[in-house]
Amino acid sequence: MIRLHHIPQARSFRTLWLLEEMGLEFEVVEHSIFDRSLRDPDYLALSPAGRVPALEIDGLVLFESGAITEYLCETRPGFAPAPGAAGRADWLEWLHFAETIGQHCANLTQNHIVLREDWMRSPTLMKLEARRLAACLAVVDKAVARQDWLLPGGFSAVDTNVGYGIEVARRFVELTPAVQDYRARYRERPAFARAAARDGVPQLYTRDFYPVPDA
Ligand SMILES: N[C@@H](CCC(=O)N[C@@H](CS)C(=O)NCC(=O)O)C(=O)O
Repeated sequence: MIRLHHIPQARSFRTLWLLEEMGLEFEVVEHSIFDRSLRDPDYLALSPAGRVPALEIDGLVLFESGAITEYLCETRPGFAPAPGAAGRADWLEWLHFAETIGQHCANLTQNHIVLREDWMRSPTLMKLEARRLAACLAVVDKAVARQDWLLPGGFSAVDTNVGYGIEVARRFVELTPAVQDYRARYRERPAFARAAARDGVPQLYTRDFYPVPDA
């Protein structure tokens, strides 16, 4: 049995979507980001930093979304160029770049949403992080303006990792037309729809857009 530990709208959506793309059977265990259950010793035994995703699979527990993507693609081929094959280096670069996008999204999420009082937030940091996120999206824009998916060979697992980043980034920065079209393409995929249906009740983002406040 494959078991995914997940929080709605969190990075574990990358894994949820990829498992659906792969057509695998799996169970989703939903957690809350706000009730401290991720700090429970039973959960820390699975994911020592108390984060999602954690994936129980093949007698292992993996707890870093990029590593999970790579492991799934190594053990269930079809969603990545094989090591040594053409496009592998680009695939790896996108896989890790997804987490560069993810870090800016996480910083913006902390500032806009997790820190509830205005005095805790830094408008300067929010402005800086939004600019840095937009610069990352410009890299995605350049790729998807000339081809449907991040790799010229077609859809692959990096589209799930970066695509999740777009889903969050759009709440903090305006998407360019090419990135909007890319978003529309991946959202039309049946596996995306199945993953979205299993995502759960939103816990993090309740607004479509979080503008940078006046400094
Ligand atoms: N680099 C890690 C980041 C995981 C991560 O920070 N996940 C967030 C949700 S997006 C989380 O679990 N936060 C809960 C917490 O920090 O308590 C990955 O990609 O798996």
